[in-house]
Amino acid sequence: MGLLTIIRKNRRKEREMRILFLGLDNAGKTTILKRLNGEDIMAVSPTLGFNIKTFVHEGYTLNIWDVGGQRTLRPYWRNYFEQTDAIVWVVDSGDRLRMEDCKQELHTLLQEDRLAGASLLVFANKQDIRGAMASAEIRTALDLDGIKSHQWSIMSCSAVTGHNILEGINWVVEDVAGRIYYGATSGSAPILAQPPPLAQQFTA
Ligand code: G3D
Ligand code: MG
Repeated sequence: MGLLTIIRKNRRKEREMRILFLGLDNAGKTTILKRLNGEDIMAVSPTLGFNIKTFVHEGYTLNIWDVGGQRTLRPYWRNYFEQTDAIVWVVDSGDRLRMEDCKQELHTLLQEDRLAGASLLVFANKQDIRGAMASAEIRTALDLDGIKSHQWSIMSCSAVTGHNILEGINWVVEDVAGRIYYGATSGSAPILAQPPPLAQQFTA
C-alpha cells in the first residue's frame, strides 16, 4: 500500500478536510475565517504568512489554511498545495480594478497538478459595499464557465454581515464529502445519513 493511500485512509477515518483560502490580498479571507470562528472581525490585519484554523463542522474536522495574498507572497502559495481537498477563492467584489489580476491568478492556480480534484468555491465577498459586482458579473469576469478541471461554485457573501458564509462552507463540505467519502470503497468510510446534492452553481 502506498503512502498516499495510507494517508487518505487515515484522513477518511478521522473525517478531516484540508481547505485552502486563497485570493488577492484584501479580499476578506481572514475576516471570513474570523466570522466563522466567532471572533471579533474588527481586529484584522494583513496576513503576512499564514493562519491555520481548525473547526468541527457537520461532523468533519476542517483544517483551514489562510495564506497571505500580497503579490510578493503569491509564489509561496504552492508550499500549501499538498493534500488540499478544497480551495476557497475569495474575491473583493468591490475591487473592479483588480478583477483581471484576480482572474489570471485563479486560472494559473488551477493548472497546478497538486490541486487536481480539489473542489473550488468562489466567494464573491463584500456584497454589503455599494456598487459591488454581483456574483453573475464576477462569474463572467473570472471566466468561471471556462473551468473544466474542477468542480466549482460561486456564492455571494459578506464577512461583515455574515450573509452566506455558512452556506458556502456547507457547499464545500458536501462537495468534498461526496468525492472523498462516497467515492470510498474502504470499509472504514463513515456512512452519512443523506447523499450530498450534486454540485450546483449558486448565483444568489
Ligand atoms: P485578506 O485576509 O483577504 O487579505 P482581510 O483580507 O480579511 O484582512 O480584509 C481586508 C479588509 O476588508 C479589512 O478592512 C476587512 O474589514 C474588510 N472586509 C472583509 N470582508 C468584508 C466584507 O464582507 N465587507 C466589507 N465592507 N469589508 C470587508 P480594513 O479596513 O481593516 O483593511
Ligand atoms: Mg489575511
